[in-house]
Amino acid sequence: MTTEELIEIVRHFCTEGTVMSVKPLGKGLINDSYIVRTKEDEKPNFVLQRINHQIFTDVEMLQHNIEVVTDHLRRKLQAENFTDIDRRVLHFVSTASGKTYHFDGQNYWRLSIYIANTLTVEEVTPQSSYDCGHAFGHFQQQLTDLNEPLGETIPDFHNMELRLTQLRQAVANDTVKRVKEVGQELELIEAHASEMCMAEQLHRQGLLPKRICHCDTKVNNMLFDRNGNVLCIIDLDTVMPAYIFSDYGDFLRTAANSQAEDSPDLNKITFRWEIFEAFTRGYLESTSSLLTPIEREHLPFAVALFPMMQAVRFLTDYLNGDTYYKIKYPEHNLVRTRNQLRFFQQVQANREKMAKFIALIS
Ligand code: GN1
Ligand code: MG
Repeated sequence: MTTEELIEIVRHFCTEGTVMSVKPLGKGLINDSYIVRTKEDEKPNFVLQRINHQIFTDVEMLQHNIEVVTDHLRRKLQAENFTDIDRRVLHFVSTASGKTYHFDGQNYWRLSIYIANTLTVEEVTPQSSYDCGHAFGHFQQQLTDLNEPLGETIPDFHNMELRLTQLRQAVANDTVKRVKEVGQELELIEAHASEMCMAEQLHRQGLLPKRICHCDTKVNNMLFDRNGNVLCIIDLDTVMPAYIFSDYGDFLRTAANSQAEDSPDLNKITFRWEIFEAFTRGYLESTSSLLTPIEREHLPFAVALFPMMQAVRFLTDYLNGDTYYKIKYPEHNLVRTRNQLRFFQQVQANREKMAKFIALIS
């Protein structure tokens, strides 16, 4: 889309200031994001996003969830007497018709206020890992007394049984004739398939609740201030009822991997133990009154589950001909799959040690 067209979209929202430029922003694999800069220094800049409605099919529900969550968090921050609330929770701008999204006949768009003087990072240090653990745990904690039920913006998003069914379906269809390349990967996945469905089994037995989770707890979904302090959690599309394993496990999937999730250098992939320790300490501190013994006991399982689930999702997309994740080259999803599987093996080698570490934290 041209800059002019993008500026035209921004005009549908009730903003102040004169738009000066619109440029691509961030590295998300799903939505397209742009930074909208205004001419006047005293007016805010904005983040414009095209919502991927192939994936988030119910945009009304999606935006409703986000409004409910951000309002709730804002009220909590007010109650705690924070003075910089607009820097700590996202603010979505309404259109003239009072909605927080605009449909242009083809695409859905939304606009939020850009929080100035913040940065995102791709890699964590033990200190920032601790802070992220604390912040994501706090986020879950803050949402426990949400009165309004939230919808599942992607039904069964982190349901491992379903993800495996989708993979097996992709194998059976073999639409783009790639199954022959991935025998080893499929073998490894199937060898762990049954154990990896433990969360669904516990849930069916009534032993594992669903709570409101973020469900995309990556380091780059956190805004830091210039001093490296965690300020605000972003990317709220997948905030929905899920097992707490989602938030704990998915963060460590990226942060504790010494390599990026699409690095082809498998031999360089190691488990960053110090990141695990720091994150776990932060997370357990802010969720101590929330977690049940079963949830706590299964945290090491969650660390293994997420790279495995992500491998299953990347591989499914590879076998389906790359229809879900953005790719930069034809084997991108295969490289991502192999990376996640290698990382999974590193996690497995550390699981007992993790359990001992968690048991020692009171
Ligand atoms: C997607 O777009 P992004 O990077 O925030 C995906 C996550 C995956 C991630 C893998 C809605 O998130 O679940 O973990 O890619 N989000 C959706 O990098 O599928
Ligand atoms: Mg993201």
